[in-house]
Amino acid sequence: MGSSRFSSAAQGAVSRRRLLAGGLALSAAAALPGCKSRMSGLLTGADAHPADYPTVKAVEFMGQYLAERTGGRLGIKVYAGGQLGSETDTLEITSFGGLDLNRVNFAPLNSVEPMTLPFSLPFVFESVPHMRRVVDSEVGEEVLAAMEPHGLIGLCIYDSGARSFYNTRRAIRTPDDMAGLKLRVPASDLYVAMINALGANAVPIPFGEVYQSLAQGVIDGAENNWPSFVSARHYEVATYQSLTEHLLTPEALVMSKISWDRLSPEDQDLVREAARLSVGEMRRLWDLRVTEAKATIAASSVAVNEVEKEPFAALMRPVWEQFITTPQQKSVVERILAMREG
Ligand code: GTR
Repeated sequence: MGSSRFSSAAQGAVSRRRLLAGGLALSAAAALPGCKSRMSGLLTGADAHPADYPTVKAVEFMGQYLAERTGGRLGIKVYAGGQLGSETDTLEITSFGGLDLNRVNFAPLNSVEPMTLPFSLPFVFESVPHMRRVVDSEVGEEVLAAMEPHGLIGLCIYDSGARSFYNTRRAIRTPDDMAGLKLRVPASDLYVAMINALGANAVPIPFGEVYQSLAQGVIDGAENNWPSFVSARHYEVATYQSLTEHLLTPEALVMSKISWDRLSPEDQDLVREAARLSVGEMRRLWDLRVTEAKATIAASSVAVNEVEKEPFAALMRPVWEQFITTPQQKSVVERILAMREG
């Protein structure tokens, strides 16, 4: 099951082995032949973020909705804080049916499904409203649907704001300032190519290890949105934040196709409806969180600088060409660009 694009099974933590054995997913025993609509239980989900983060809250909102609509027959339990492993690991586990739901950034999906690459292109989205317009359109639906052959049902797309660079060394104002910096990236070849094209050195590290790597000087910096910069406490160590806003890559909520197939068609509709409704709740919480995070940074010792984006964007052309190769990907990129205002 799952795709050959996934590496061999995630190793390590006992909890992850339990997951691979199907220990946390909606029980197969509940799905007796002919009894699909009576399926009951808690859908399990994983998230790299802490329990109070907007993505976790949005999936819990979805769970409450499911519980209300089914009289408690269905619900969701989110394992937050990355306790079940990196996003790459939990995605693999989800595709095998060891977890029902997984909220991830598009970055770890890049190596799973090439149709996720257009959303991860640097400077492809001009603003948050532009990104929302795109993901709310048929383009969002197409990209979500492309995950199914990999054992993943794309349920909805959440915000992730704009990612900017931060580091322990110096303010970044032009691409020249990036020369030689060791910058952490998520597990995505596109991110590696982006950093290298800017003249820095990309170091792929799971999100949960970034704080320690910064503190120990293993890396000089990283890049992320305002809420993650604050909640992961990276700002305590990396005190130069440069507003490149190079990525507005969104996030995805996916469901294991194995778990999905155990639901009755009515429950599948309900899960889709709950996911759709959770997007509005997520955006509300997200916007509040961005404001809060900016206030935290303003009151901290972080030096924030604005950046002229054009010189950075100009260096991204080869990256676009390297990763956008199929007619389907090109069509998505064209439609994204056509939805710009400017
Ligand atoms: C966050 C995102 C996470 C994860 C993390 C990272 O903004 O919400 O899903 O991708 O960035 O940089 O790994």
